[in-house]
Amino acid sequence: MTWHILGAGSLGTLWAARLARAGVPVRLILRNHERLAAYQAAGGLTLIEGDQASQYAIPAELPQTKAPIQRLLLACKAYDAENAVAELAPRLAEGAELLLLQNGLGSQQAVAQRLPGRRCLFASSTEGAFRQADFQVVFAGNGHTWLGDPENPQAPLWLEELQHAGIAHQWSPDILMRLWRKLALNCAINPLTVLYGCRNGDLREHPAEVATLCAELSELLQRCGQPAAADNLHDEVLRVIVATAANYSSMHQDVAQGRRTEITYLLGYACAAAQRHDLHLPHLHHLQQRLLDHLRERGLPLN
Ligand code: NAD
Ligand code: KPL
Repeated sequence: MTWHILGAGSLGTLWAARLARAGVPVRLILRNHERLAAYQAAGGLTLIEGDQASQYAIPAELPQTKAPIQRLLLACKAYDAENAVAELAPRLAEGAELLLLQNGLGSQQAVAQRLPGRRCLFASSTEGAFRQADFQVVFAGNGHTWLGDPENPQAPLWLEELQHAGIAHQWSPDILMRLWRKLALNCAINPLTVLYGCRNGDLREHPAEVATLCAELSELLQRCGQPAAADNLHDEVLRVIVATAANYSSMHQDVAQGRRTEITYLLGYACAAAQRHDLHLPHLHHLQQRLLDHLRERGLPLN
């Protein structure tokens, strides 16, 4: 079975290269003729691991290609997911499986809703990769990917292919709990690093603010029916701040490089959920306002 991979960015390349080198059939779906021509000129995807760079001449195609898709890895940003899938919907076979790599929450549900009769698996990943140049990606941090299907606890048989490709993963019967937990961690850390213009570790200088946010986020998780995701949240946030002390958070990197953030699917999703539940979380709400002001001042999208 061929893996179609939409998005030849950081994670898409990381997955495509590892699957291809394990002998799994892979095809990339690129945005348009211009991207396809640039890809062909580059001669393939390059994955850089340590001081070793390897190129993989993975075949690529456009979204409008006619051949049906049975298995799709959606490796774009959360804000691009719904449109990307809408374009591919006519090609997605009945019973097709999609693996959604997006961070945060909201985009996965929007995609799944558009695709009755297809199986949407959600993923939460701590792997790290970044683009060094077009079609050249650096594998920056070993991590782990949890996969699950909120509608069906049965793991698919193709997880063996991931094993074979050396993609560290685990089937998670409660993937929503994992995604909520990661969302809460990201909400407690990322916006503050943007507002203070600091590395994760520098948040140790703002202990009261971090603690208050964790208390509100825990309340939100409880109210959203995710008590396990709230378990010792503050302790884990402090642990992550120490473990990643020297790093800039992903949102900090996006803002520093003038890129659109995934705010709608992180803090925006949390604040919208609080509102839906009539939950008054003043610090979280204030954080969202401050972050939106910050983005506005820099001319960055607010969604
Ligand atoms: P990226 O921006 O590097 O790559 C996304 C790619 O998708 C881009 O090349 C873009 O051109 C392409 N794309 C978007 N819409 C498309 C369309 N309609 N057709 C074809 N291509 C399209 O993003 P990324 O860093 O790989 O992140 C993907 C998701 O994974 C995000 O939600 C991110 O938060 C999450 N994530 C990333 C990392 C990481 O280390 N990069 C780690 C964990 C989670
Ligand atoms: O996931 C992260 C990110 O930067 O997006 C961490 C390192 C956990 C900080 O929230």
